[in-house]
Parts: sequence; structure tokens; C-alpha cells
Amino acid sequence: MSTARADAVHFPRGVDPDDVDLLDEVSLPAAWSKRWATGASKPTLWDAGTGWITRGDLAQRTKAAAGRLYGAGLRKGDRIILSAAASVDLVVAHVAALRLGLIVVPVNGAYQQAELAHIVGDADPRAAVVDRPEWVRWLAELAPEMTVVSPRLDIDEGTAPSLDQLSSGDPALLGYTSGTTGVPKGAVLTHGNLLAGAESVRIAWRWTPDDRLVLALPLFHMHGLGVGLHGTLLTGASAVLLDGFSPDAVLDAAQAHDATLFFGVPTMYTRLAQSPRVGELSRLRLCVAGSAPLSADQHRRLEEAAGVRVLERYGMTETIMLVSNPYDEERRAGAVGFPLPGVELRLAPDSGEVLVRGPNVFAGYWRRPDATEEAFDENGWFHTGDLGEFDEDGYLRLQGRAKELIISGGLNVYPREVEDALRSHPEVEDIAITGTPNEEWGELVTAWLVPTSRKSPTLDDLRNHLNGVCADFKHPRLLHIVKELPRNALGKVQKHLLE
Ligand code: MLC
Ligand code: AMP
Repeated sequence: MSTARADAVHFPRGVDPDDVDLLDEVSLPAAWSKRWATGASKPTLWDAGTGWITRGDLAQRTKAAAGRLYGAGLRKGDRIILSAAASVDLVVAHVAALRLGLIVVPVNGAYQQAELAHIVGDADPRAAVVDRPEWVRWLAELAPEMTVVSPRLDIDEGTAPSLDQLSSGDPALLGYTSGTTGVPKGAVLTHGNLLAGAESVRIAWRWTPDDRLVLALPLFHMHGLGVGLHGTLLTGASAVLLDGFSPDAVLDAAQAHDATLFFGVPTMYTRLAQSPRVGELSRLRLCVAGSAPLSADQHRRLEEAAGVRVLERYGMTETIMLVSNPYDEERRAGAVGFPLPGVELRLAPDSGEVLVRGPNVFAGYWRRPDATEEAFDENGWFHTGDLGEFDEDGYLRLQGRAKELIISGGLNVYPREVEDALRSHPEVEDIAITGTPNEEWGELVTAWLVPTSRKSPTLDDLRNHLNGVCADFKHPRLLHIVKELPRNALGKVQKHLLE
């Protein structure tokens, strides 16, 4: 094992590194409009309500949608929240916003009013595309001037004077993440970042226009949006959009539409492995896993049951995709692989923290120069907060995290946020939140609680206390009542002693 720098980027066989320029096409909208100019009748996106739409439809519909947004007063650089179940309408709104130069702010639809209020206060958006009725109410309270519409963009028609006029450095998206500490910050991803993030995996996974992806991931996180959707449109391929995940829905879609690709978080693969139909995954050319670790056991089970060698990769909101197992060579269980084309990666000699540079790495945190300065060192390396090691063949293995983070079903939960919210419960004297390893979810959010009196709150009491404050997936699923929390001399809870 070593903590040396990874100089060896494993390009797929036949790809000459000198021919790779991730930013050659400048921005995703510029690249997309080139794809749409040829083969206008080629099917590109499907959802259950719409059926298939073609490249030509997408070009025309996104132009009309951009006109509506322009007519509503939105201009280049304005922020627009996007939060809805995956659908063709939502993709049209997203692509239209990018073509117009708006800054898209994707938000998890499970967020509660307090979480949404923070993002609205920070991003200062002028518009929101949402599908939950209570969000319309919350947004009316939070920002009465904001234009709030459904994904159908039910506003007057208009005409945008120009589209796709973007440079690589223009901001394209704010991805909210709590990063290493504190409250959620908006990672500013530029048009160049989004292009580089999709182009590197297009090359590495040999994505072709003939590929068809079953996309059951939400479109408000990097995995579904920055990889699944952007990669599909950049390649000129096609995708079947599902508005939620179930093994049957994925396998039915794969069969009905002759799909070739599936991307999922480990929880999805665990559920697929438990399905009697798991063998049907073998009809796909490539299954990719990421957002959380896929255990060696899960790898083995999928290989045994379906003959599928899942390709695991590693990414994050701030960097889109960083590292991937190779397409042609061994896909190694327990490892995330080699840096993707264009990504420079090294490990900090003292801690093993993964450090990265490259056109995929975000521009900084929105209106947070302090946090930006902290995240990058003087040589421009971004500190990911993940700890790693290279194995004897140079594969990166993630060994843990320097940041306090629980990943449940591919969604991030920051213990500090849940602890702070629970401290105001009258029966909570002291509290610590940790992650308990769990086969299905990866980790289960777990509360260690010192009660104020002999009457201890129940798990339901704690969950009720969090209603309206934190999204469901952040709520504790396990509760341990303890007499005290182990603290070090500085008063910091020693979470590794909580087991
Ligand atoms: C849903 N629930 C969760 C949960 N998802 N609880 C904990 N963790 C989660 N991830 C809650 C529901 O609210 C419900 O609560 C209960 O669990 C059971 O719901 P379910 O029907 O079983 O869940 P389901 O809807 O099937 O969702 C599971 C899932 C989903 C795995 C399909 O969580 C999902 O789509 N995850 C992917 C998230 C993602 O895109 N991550 C990528 C981040 S980008 P109740 O109380 O009603 O019972 C990134 C960078 C990178 O990380 O590298 O990719
Ligand atoms: P997010 O901030 O939601 O983008 O989550 C990014 C984090 O997910 C990374 O910093 C990693 O900790 C984790 N992650 C992503 N992919 C993997 C993977 N394949 N294995 C382990 N952790 C992963």
C-alpha cells in the first residue's frame, strides 16, 4: 500500500491521452445543440407520461421553455431552484435554464421548510420549479417575489434573444452540500466543470450514442444529474427516466426499452440482488455503482447471481466524478479505481486525504470565500475529506473520512445538523449521532442519548421533534440511551467509542 501520487491514469484501450481535451466543446449546451443538429428524429428521453421524445423535440422544447423563463424576467446569472421527481418536463426545464445561462440550484424534494429556507436565503433564487404543493406554500412565505412554477412551466410564452452563449468559466449550478463542517454551502460548478464531469465518464465507460440508460436516480444530485442525465445528452444517447426506484421498475424498463446501462447507489444494488429477477441485469452492457461504498460481498453476490461485474466509481458534489474502476481491465471489489481522464489526484502524505485538481473541480463555495480558502491549498488542490490508499496495483481504496458524514442509501447526513436539531428537545441532556453499518442502507443514522430525567424520549419522540426541521432520511433509525457520552479532555465526543 502507498500514499504516493497517482500518475497513472488508466485510459480505456485505444484512447490516446493526447487526444483528450475535456473542455473542447466549451459547455454542455454548446455540445448538446451540436448533437441535436444531426439525427433530429433519434429518440432521446422517455418517461411514463410522455413516452419517447426525440433530439429534435428536445431542441425545440428547451428553446420554447427558455423563452418562457426569459419572458418571466430571468436573466443570465439568476438562480433557479429545481426540485421535482424525474420527468421529461423537469429535464426540459433544467436544460432550458442552462441554455439561458441561469444558475440551476437542484434541491432534494425530501427537504423540510427549515432546510429549504436556508437554501433560499443563501442562493437568493428568482425562480423555482417544484412539484410539491407544500413547497409552493413555503416558497410563497419565504420569498413572495419569487416565480414558482411546476415542471410544465405554466407561464406565458416568450422569446429568448440568444441561447447557448456560455464560456467554460460561467457558473452553471449550485450544488448544496455541508462539505467538511457546518451549514450547507453552495458548490459553484461552472459550465466547464459540468462538461468535464460528463466527458470524462463518456470516455472512460465507452458511452456511445447507441447506449440506453435506465435512470432511476433523482435528478437533484450529481449521480443522476451530472452523470446520468448530462452524460446521456452529451453522448447523444438515450435514457428511460423513472420517477423512483424499485427492482421491478428498473428490470421492466431495461427489458421494454432494450437498455444497455444502469447506474445506482449500493442500496439499489442490494435490493436488486434480493430480487428473483436479478439475473436480468446481465442483459445490460454496464452497471455502475457509486455515491457510497459497494461492499466486496455485494460485488460477489451480483457476480454470482447475475454474472455482472459492477463497475464502482467515486465522486462528489464539488468534483463530479473523480475516480473509476477501469472498463476494460479488472473491476476490483472494494476499490474505486484510477483517476478519470483529466483528473489529477494525490494523497496527502500525513493523513492520506484524497486531494484533487482538474477541470471537473468546482470554482468555490457560493459567497463563502472563507470556506473556499479552507477547502483548497495554496497549490490549488481541493481537499475532499475522504481518506484513501493505493493498493499494490495503483487502485484507490477509500478507507474512511476525515469529515463527519453518514451516508444512508446514497444520501448524506451530517451528524452535527441532526445533533443541533435534537438538542432543543426538552428531554435531551446530551446527544451524539453516528452511523451504524447496515447491509441495505450502508449506514443507519443512530442516536446516542443522555436523557435529562429518568423518562427517556423514544425514537418516535425524536423523529417527531425533527418533523419540519430535517428531511426524513436524516432522522435516527436507532436509539441508544446512555448515562454519559465519552468525551476527550477538550470535551469532544469520542464517537469511535460508541458501539
Ligand atoms: C428514503 N428514505 C430513506 C432514504 N431514502 N431513509 C434513509 N436513507 C435514505 N436514502 C426513507 C423514506 O422517506 C421512507 O421513510 C423510508 O426511508 C422507506 O422508504 P423506501 O420506499 O424504502 O425508500 P425509497 O423511496 O425506495 O428510497 C431509497 C433509495 C433512495 C435508495 C431509492 O434513497 C435514493 O434514490 N437514493 C439515491 C440518492 C442519490 O441520488 N444519491 C447520490 C448523491 S450524489 P418513512 O418514514 O416514510 O418510512 C453523490 C456523488 C456521487 O453522492 O458520488 O454520486
Ligand atoms: P456528496 O457530497 O453527496 O456528493 O457525497 C460525496 C461523498 O460520497 C464523497 O466525498 C464520498 O465520501 C462518498 N462516495 C462517493 N462515491 C463513493 C464510493 N464509490 N465509495 C465510497 N464513498 C463514496
